Amino acid sequence: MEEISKNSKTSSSSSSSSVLITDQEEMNKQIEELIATLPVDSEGSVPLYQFKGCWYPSSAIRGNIAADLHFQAQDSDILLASLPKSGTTWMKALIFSIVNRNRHPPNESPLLTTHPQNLTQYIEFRHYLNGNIPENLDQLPKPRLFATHSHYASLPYSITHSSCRIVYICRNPLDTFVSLYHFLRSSEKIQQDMDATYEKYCRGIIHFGPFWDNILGYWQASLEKPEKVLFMKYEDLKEDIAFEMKRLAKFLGFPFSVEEENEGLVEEISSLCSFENLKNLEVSRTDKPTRPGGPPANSFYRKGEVGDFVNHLNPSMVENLVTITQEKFAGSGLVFKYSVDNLHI
Ligand code: PAP
Repeated sequence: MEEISKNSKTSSSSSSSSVLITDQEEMNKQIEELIATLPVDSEGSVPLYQFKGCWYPSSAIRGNIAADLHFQAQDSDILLASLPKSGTTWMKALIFSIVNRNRHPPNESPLLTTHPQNLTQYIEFRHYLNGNIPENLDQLPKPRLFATHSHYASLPYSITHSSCRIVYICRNPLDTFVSLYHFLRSSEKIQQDMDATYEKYCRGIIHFGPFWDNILGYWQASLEKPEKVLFMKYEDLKEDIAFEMKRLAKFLGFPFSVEEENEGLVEEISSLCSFENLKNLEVSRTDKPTRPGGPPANSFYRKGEVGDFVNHLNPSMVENLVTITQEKFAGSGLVFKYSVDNLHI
């Protein structure tokens, strides 16, 4: 890969296969030049920028562009991708515990004292926050664990073109919306009411939306490259956590041995990462932010249920969103589960 330093010239304003920016000043310049060209939605309390088809909140756009211009994936990396409020915290806990189980058995897990959001950090919100080039990525323990809310089509080139693995966690759009609304209200203190937020969600102009493009990008990639992208559903984890954990561990290259299964390790890890356990840990109960300027630690745990949307959306909101979902996902083969009784729509 070619590296671009301070005085080099490049016409690239987004990632390519052969250009890396390693100078912070040059990075800042490229970011600001690019941002000035992006479509912006300023209707909500937080401006959203559209980059490569994905709507980024202002807190993530610089980080995303910087990663796009700098991040170098390693083949052993694991990337957890998701729409916000799809079960990312849960998956962060599970993946960390599975791949580190020899280093950290469940009863001595760092999860007992560290928030899952701090054990696997977002590329755009953390490692490249505000467009800063991180210095310590090579020192992260292997396999390096990363998370992102970006679309598949807007991932840094080296992620899609290396052998690193991607796990996508998907949740039905109705529960995801309700969870997102509560999260935005509690963490970013948005002024918009549910109707206004719902309307934007349905139009796709919402954090890391449109939701259909976010989900479909990874869904298609998982069909085309099943060895690279594992597509998981929140509702499936709720239904059969042991089965899903074994599928996940195998995909990640850390399958559970017969001995481990017989010793009850799968159950031990699933209990450690359960909603009830994580939510009640001291590290989760605080309203201190998980990162400077970030959301409070306790805002990542609310109800943790399937089908909670019925308590918040009126029937016409439900019908409308289900119709949009059916239209957008028609022919994809992807179905969503909206209740624990397996109602598929
Ligand atoms: P993020 O995108 O900001 O990282 P994310 O973890 O994806 O958030 O979503 C939070 C949702 O997952 C919350 O859903 P709710 O609002 O419907 O309750 C949260 O309660 C739920 N959640 C967090 N941890 C767990 C867990 N261990 N098991 C099940 N659900 C969980």
